[in-house]
Amino acid sequence: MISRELIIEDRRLGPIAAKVLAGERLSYEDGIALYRTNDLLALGWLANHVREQKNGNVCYFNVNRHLNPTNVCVAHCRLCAFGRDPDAPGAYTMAIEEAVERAASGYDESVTEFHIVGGLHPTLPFDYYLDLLRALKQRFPQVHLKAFTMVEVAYLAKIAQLSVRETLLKLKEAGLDSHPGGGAEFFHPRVRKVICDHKISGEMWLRIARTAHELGLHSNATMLYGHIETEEERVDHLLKLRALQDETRGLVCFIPLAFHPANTALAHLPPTTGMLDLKNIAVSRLLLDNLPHVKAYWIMLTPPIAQVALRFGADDIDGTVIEEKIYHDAGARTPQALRRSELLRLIREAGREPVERDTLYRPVVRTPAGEPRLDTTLTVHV
Ligand code: V47
Repeated sequence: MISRELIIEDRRLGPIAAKVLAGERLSYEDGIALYRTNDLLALGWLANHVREQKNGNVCYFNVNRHLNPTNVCVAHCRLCAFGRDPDAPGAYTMAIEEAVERAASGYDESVTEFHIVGGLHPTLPFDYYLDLLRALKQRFPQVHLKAFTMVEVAYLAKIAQLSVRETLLKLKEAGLDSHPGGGAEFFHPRVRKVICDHKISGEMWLRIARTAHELGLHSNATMLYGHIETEEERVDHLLKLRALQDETRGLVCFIPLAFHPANTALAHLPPTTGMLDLKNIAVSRLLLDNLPHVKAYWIMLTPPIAQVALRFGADDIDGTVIEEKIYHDAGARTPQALRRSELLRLIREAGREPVERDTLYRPVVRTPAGEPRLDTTLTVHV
């Protein structure tokens, strides 16, 4: 028993709770104990305590649109149901104009962010990606372009025959504003070898993120859990991100991603459970003490679990999304989009105060015509 509100059934959590309440950094061993406990309510209480200290009662969301310019991919990751060979049924690559038209479609509230990721295409030139950014920036100058994972950046550097730094500088010049957190998957080589053996190593992902941060580009980070990984390997992943953040302060948000096995080469694995989903939200909130935000991505958690996650450490529920493909190719049964009003309802019913944000967590208000404006009266939590 630590305080009036916190009831601990698993005695091993006592010393960890004392550290959390004293604001002390948790160790590798603490992380393992947190993953091993079944005392979900004590774990959730502690994560919620940290979440409320960092972000009060606020739950952030944004009005965004996903854009996947191509699903053609040379990587053939076992974890993925999205990538296709160039001549496979369902393979597509958008011409630039088509991508811009797609970006403009499917919503009636102005978006503040395009989330852009795609396959590692065997023949598209580097200029395609630069032209895409330029065309989007020209047509939607006020929309933030959160584009290309560290895996894509490595691949673009290879096809451009440039260093990672030079590649990032060219992308930035063409309109890139920040990076999504994908491609991190699992840093541990044993796991990476099984789920995505042709991707860059975990070390390389971290090195590219470090370079991006040094150039002033913020990024998110993810961990794809719920397949073959051990608790030790999960803690290893989280502590590597914590060490990166100690160095650069360039990570904005962490998103634990639940593995969806359908239609992948790992389809024999069972999907994750609510217990594991909530544990990952809570443990990441507790271990990543230097990251401002933890996101409950409603697309992969489902809206009901995402709502509960707002009491287990998460302070963000992601956005309207509009057109999600990666999880839906892997059998997700959630909708492909939610309206702004539906996000507001989910958040309010969880007892949280919804705050629309831009990609860098600056609060956004809507004019009577629905246009987004930065709200300078609220505190910024980056
Ligand atoms: O990197 C691919 C994952 C990621 C599957 O930064 C799969 O705000 C589960 O990174 N089952 C892309 N996951 C999505 C992503 C993301 C999503 C939302 C917000 C942000 C952000 C980033 O999706 C990939 C990979 O880890 N993924 N296939 C699958 N079968």
